[in-house]
Amino acid sequence: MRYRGREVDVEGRVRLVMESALTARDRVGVQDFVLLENYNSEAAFIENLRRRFRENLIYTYIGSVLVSVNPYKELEIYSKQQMERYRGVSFYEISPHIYAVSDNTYRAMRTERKDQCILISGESGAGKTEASKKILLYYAVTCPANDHMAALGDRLLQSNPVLEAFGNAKTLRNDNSSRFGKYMDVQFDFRGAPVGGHILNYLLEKSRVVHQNHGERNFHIFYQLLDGGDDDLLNTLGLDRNPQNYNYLVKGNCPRVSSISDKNNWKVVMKALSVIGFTEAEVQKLLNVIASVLHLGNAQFGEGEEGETYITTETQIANLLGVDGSALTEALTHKKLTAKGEEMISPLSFEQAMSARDALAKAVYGRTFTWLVEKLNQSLALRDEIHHSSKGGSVIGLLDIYGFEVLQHNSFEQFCINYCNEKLQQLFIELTLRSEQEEYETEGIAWETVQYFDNKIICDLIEEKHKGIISILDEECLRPGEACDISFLEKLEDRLGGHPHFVTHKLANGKTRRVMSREEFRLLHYAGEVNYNVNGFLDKNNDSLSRNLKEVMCQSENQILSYCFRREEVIDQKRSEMAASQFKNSLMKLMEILMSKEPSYVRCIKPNDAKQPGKFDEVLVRHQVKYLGLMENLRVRRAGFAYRRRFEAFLQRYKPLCPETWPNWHGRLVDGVSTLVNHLGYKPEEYKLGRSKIFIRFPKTLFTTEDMLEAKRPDIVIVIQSGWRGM
Ligand code: AOV
Ligand code: MG
Repeated sequence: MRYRGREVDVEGRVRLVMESALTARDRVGVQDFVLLENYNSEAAFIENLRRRFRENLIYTYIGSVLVSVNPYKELEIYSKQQMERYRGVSFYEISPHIYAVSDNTYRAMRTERKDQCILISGESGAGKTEASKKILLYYAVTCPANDHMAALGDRLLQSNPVLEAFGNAKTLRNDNSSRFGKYMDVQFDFRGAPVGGHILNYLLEKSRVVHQNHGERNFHIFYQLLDGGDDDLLNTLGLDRNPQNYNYLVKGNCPRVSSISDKNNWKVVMKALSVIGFTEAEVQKLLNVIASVLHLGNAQFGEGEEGETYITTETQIANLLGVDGSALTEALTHKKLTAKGEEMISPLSFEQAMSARDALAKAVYGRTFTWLVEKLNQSLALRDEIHHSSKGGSVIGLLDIYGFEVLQHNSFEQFCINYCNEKLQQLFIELTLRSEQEEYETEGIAWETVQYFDNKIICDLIEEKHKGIISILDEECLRPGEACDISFLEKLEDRLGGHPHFVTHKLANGKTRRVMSREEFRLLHYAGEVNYNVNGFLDKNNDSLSRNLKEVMCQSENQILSYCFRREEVIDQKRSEMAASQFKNSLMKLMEILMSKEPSYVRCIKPNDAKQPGKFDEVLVRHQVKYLGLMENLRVRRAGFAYRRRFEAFLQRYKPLCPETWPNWHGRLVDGVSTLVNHLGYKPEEYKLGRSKIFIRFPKTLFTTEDMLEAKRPDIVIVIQSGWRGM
């Protein structure tokens, strides 16, 4: 480190400028955005992200919120040694990391005895799932083990490859895109050892089972089975290795993905299933189901002379599904109606039969996925024998959902996915604002409000009772025969036309907007505009399987399927909740769960659309910074005070700078801090002392103090600009 000269800062103070501090800050930016001098400037914000990204420093804080930029390459920052570095170390004393968030959350749970949750958000491909896996790994490796549940950590970790095999797929946005939402609770006992886990899954994108857009794939498991399964297995399942031979796998024309080894992943998944405790027989039944879906897609339908539809079902399908062959054929080609108490059977048209078949494939796959999650939950469940020791323990919840997505063609699935992201953004807004306000309140410090764009208006547009899009969709689904996708769109226009976030081709003056098709409505989401094509909305919301097929399926000899298709469902003729409403209600419950916990945030940013390392697409990044509300987040953080730290931590760090506090302060902490800052020359407007923390208004104040510390104790790690160290 070289002395470079003197600098007069804005407060007129002269200070020494040390080269290493300066160059480091210039090169790697600041590790916490609140330390940005020009915190109102979006350009400065982006520049800071870019500098850090260039140096492979993908993590930066906004106060306690972690911003993460997907590096699209393996970084050497996730080793066990790195985990050790972060254990028990406070946020501000070490470079930002997902492990720091994990550790802080864990310690907050332990010390405050309060349930925590970590909410990970960002658009498709931004790195949410990777982040959630790193957090889980951190806990599995660093937490003490419970004697009774020593292997729990393993089972927790192994649940991921299984869920990903069945619930993730290659999309245009992400080679390993989550096609379901996941909320996982990790339960800890009073000693802080993980003792149980529970997964809640949200709306799997089932339509992918029967159709994929160009360049996309079906769920990974199909390709894994074909590539990795041994010859004997494939023989018994009647499958050959080429994915292109299966109708349900060829639509995207993308059998292989360079970044994915289906063969290796197959091994990983099979191993995981056994670690989790699946028996061989269960695995066999699971694979029968997977194979049956592939065979279903290949079933040949023909049209007879009388217009009736027949199916050349190989007995294989019925065998794999464990059902009677002729009953299945009958159910795939006929419908049963009850008129005036009498049952009538009428043949399905070719189209109808095809869609009955697709509905069956989707139902079989979707329900099997739910079964899988239940099995995982059984394996992760808190064991009775340790129930007593877990009393007084707490929970950390991890939320990893499907990210916001805009495709060329957006349908019901994107509508649900993007709605889910709106809800999460809403929670972020409520909680960051609220918690910030609360902190000033509990510490007894006056503060001023910062304006946010509140996306509640969009959530309401979608979910409001009787008025929202989902209600209108349900209404239309309850008018079978009369309603159709277009009548749904017309109703939306009628009721929602003029809403500031809703647009269709119709203009208020009766003219039409030429850029939009007559089958679309546009929502102005917090994260951008999306055009949704209403085609298929009613069907997908209805999500119905004919009674015929249900009857056949509930007699299956495959225990997975007989578990998934219950007889009661056939007997009970009551309409079950429709897909979007069900999703809405499950999200409401999720919000309640999350609100009851102390949240931490990870905001993931996608640096480019090409999935490439080293590429920082400024336009793309700026857009995300905007809609994630990061600038407002920063402003709120800065509106009051840029920086805060508990008295003991502050004193501990800076006490060498004052003879009265060095080496030890024996009085009250608040007096020690007061003595220290007086000695340092802090002006009254620069800081405030709360009940347990010191709040510092300008980052510069802290920079100066840090520089002094470094000048005095060159051996001490520079805190503020230490991002580059050891990473
Ligand atoms: P997502 O979960 O946010 O998208 P992922 O976590 O699946 O995104 O990340 C996408 C890909 O980016 C991964 O498969 C990795 O190749 C890469 N990646 C992400 N984070 C890291 C990291 N920290 N280090 C190295 N590579 C990373 V979606 O589920 O589509 O919304 O629905
Ligand atoms: Mg994901």
